[in-house]
Formats: sequence, C-alpha cells, structure tokens
Amino acid sequence: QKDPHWANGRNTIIHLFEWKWKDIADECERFLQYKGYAGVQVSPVNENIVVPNRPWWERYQPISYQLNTRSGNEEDFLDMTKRCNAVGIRIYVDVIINHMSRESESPPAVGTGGSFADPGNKNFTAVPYTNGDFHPTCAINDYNNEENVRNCELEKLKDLNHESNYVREKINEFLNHLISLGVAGFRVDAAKHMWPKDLKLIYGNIGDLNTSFGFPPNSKPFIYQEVIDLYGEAISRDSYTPLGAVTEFRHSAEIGRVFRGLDKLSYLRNWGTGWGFLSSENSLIFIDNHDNQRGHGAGGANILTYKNAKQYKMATAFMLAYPYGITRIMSSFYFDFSDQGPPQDKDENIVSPSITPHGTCENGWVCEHRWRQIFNMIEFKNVVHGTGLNDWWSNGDQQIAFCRGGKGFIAFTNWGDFRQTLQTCLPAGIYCDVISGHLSTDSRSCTGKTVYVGSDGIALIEIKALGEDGVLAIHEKSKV
Ligand code: ARE
Ligand code: CA
Repeated sequence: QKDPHWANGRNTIIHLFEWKWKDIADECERFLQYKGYAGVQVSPVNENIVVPNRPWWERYQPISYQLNTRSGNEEDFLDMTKRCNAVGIRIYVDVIINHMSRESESPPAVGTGGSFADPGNKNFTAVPYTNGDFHPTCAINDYNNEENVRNCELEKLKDLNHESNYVREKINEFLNHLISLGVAGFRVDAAKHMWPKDLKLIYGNIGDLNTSFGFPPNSKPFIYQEVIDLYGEAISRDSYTPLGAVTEFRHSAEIGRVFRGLDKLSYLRNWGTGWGFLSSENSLIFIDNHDNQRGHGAGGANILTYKNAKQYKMATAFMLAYPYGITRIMSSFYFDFSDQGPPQDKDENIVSPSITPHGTCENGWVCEHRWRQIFNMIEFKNVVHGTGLNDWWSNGDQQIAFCRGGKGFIAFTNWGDFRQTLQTCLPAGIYCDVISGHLSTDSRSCTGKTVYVGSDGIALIEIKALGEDGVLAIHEKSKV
C-alpha cells in the first residue's frame, strides 16, 4: 500500500546507500530527527555473494535471506530500527526477491555471511533453493516481450519462479521477519521482472507492521516498486500502481534535462502529471538513484548527481518545493568509476563516515543530506505541508517563482541575474533565505541573505546568476 507511515511533520526519505546499520542509527539520533527527515532507505540486508574488488552491485546478488552483510548483522539491524523509530525515523528495506546471484566469476560462490552456494546449478543451500525453484535459464533481451522480461535472467542473475508456493513462502518468511524487526516498508528491486499477480500474492501475505515500533494497529507496509518505464516497452508502470507506489524515472530524467538548461524553467508550471508522470500518491520521485548516478539503470546523460553540485541543489530545491510525489534524497559515496564500491579499509570492511565540525562528512562519504541547501529545503517542505501552489511567476524563460499557500516562497534563476519585486504571500517582516544561510541561533539575524517583505507581501528578490546557488527560499519559520 502507499502510506509511508511518516511521523507528523516529516516528509522525505533519505537513501543512505551502503551505510552500516550502526552509522544509520547514529545518524537518526544525531541529525535526521532534528532536520525533519521522515525515513531511511537502507541497502539490501540479505546475505550477498562476495565479488572480487567488492563492486557496490555485489549486494544485488543474494546468496541467502540471512541478515549478514558488510553493513552489519541482525543484531545491528534491530538496534538500528529500534533507535531510528524511537526518534520518528522509519526504515525501508531494499529487498531483492526477483532473483539470486549469478554463477560466480571466481568459484566457489561464498556469501557475506559465510554461506556457500552453487549458483551455476541454481543451488542455494542456505535458503534452501534448488533448480526447481527457478525459471529455465534464458537471457532478458527483449523489453517488448513481457514473458522474456519476467521469466528470463536479468544480467545472468538466477530468476526465481514465483508461481511456486514454496518460493513465495520463503520470500514471505524473509519479508515478515523484517516486519518483526520493525521496518515500515520495502523498495521492491526489479519489480518489472516479476508478474503483478505473483507480487499481489506476496504483498498480501505480509503481516501488519510491528506496533512495538510505534506503528498504529493494522498498519500495512509501505511498498514502492522499482519499475523503470521511460515509454516504449511492453511493460508499463501502470501494471504495478494497483499494488503500491512506483519509482518515477521520468521525473529523474526530465528534472535533470531542465536544470541543465535544456528546457525552460517556465515549463515547470504544470510539473507532475502534466509532464506525463504518475499521479502524486503513486509516484516515488528523486533527482538520481544509486543506478543512474553512475550510468546503470536508466535516465541517460542528463541525470544530475553530487558531481553537478549547483544544478543538483537547484533541482532538489524544486523537487522539495513543488507539491508533487513522494520525495527521496540520494546520499552517496564519492566514486571515480562506475563499479567502485563503498569506502573500505584494508580488510574490505566498510568505513564509517566521520562528521566534521561543520556538520559535513569525510572518509569518502558525500552526505548530500547534510548539505545546508538540501536539509533546509526538507524543513521548507515540512513547513508548507498541506498547502497548494499559488502566485506562480516566470519571465517566460529561465526565471520562475511561486508561493506555497501563505507559508513559503521560492525563486529560481537558471540564466541571468534575478531581480524582481514579487508577491511572496508571506506576512510583512524580515525573512532569512534558507538556501544561502539560515536564521541565527538568537533568531535576531540571518547568516545568509535577508529578504524584507512589505505589508502587502511584496519583496525585492535578488539572485546573482553567478552566485553559489541559483535559488532563494523563505518561509514562515525563517522569519526574524
Ligand atoms: C552486474 C554486472 C553485470 C553482470 C551481473 C551479474 O554489472 O555485467 O552480468 O552483475 O554478475 C545492479 C547493477 C548491475 C549488476 C547487478 C547484479 O546495476 O550492473 O549486474 O546489480 O550485481 C534493468 C532492471 C532494473 C535494474 C537495472 C540495473 O529493469 O530493475 O537494470 N535495477 C535494479 C537495481 C540495480 C541492480 C538490479 C536491479 C539487479 O537498482 O542496482 O543491478 O538486482 C532500460 C530498461 C530497464 C533496465 C535498464 C538497464 O532502461 O527499461 O528496465 O533496468 O534498461 O538495463
Ligand atoms: Ca523474474
């Protein structure tokens, strides 16, 4: 189902890609709760095959459903769900139920929990799964043939046969175990490669969320399904929206194109379904994800990542300010090449992020979620919750501005200095721009730009084209 079970006043998921469970628990307590984040998407929790040089994608090759990965064990995982839920942060697990690993390029296949398997013969003793639990081997090579896409192997990964009651039972055992450990829902990996009728049976056999983690009785897990649908294939995302929300890759592809200046900002007036995206309650949206930030998956060359910092922050600010979709922020590790795995020590243990006195991360972690421009927009989205979009303004090209009810105002320039006297829809007063800074701790001044709003809500808005950020945002809580 489609309710993410967010604590009130919270509204965005952060994908702490490849983080360890202990570090996520710390981050919930020391940062995420204070910045109004709603939940964390964690990397796959199931035991995965060990691939030489530890590419990040080894974690998408299951060996078993035991909770033993480089992020930690079951005890670490439970500690994380307890500590994060205790401060109002939900946990969503990236679950891989379409397939198991491929035959190892360096046999024997060993898992991160020490389990052995013989993927070439479809024998996964630690589950157990044997040959009869899989589809016959064939390669996915025709996205215009839905049987091929569902019943053949994605990237040689052994493809489970969900028509088998036994396979569905093993998967439900895994998912219900995670529910007992306090998770709020699942990102369903490779959902396009499974039949909706089978997923419906599997989702229907997931129990209610565990009330001892603060969920109301009879709460169902939030389901969001990875279905890449950029038009032109036999399989449509519409086959999956009756079952749960769906990742809207068109949002990621288009927002990158627009904020790279390949389209006019003024066209964003009807963002969302006007651009052919899913309806808001069905639509899990993001700027980039762990695949397309490094050329995997879909979205092409226009995807914005931390490497295009100024445009990335502007696109993120727009995504969080515009009233559409279920928003997710990517939090990455620095990478130079596509297969590069997370920061690790000489023993191939993932290293923890270290937090600088400025609140940013070191040790190879980008921590986009700790960028001021991003976490301040998380608060903006919280403050304007429940309002619509009004008082849209544009210069017909690369400059736009709009209000959210009478609670927030934001302006963007993707070309040329922005200097306009506009309606901010806010009560008269002095406001701090939350992009260039924030309200000082004594609430008497602004650390960045100051905006003077007159009694009629009118203010002079200025954004230098060559300034650090091409966006300015004020809201009722950034008032001096
Ligand atoms: C890796 C190697 C392969 C190797 C394989 C087996 O890259 O060369 O054959 O291992 O050893 C991730 C990586 C893959 C990796 C895999 C397993 O991206 O490269 O393979 O892990 O280690 C399709 C699927 C979509 C999928 C993308 C990547 O539809 O579901 O491909 N995304 C999810 C995850 C990925 C993960 C997997 C699935 C597998 O997000 O991180 O793969 O669990 C069009 C189609 C899309 C298609 C896209 C790319 O856009 O519309 O449906 O996405 O092309 O093929
Ligand atoms: Ca399949």
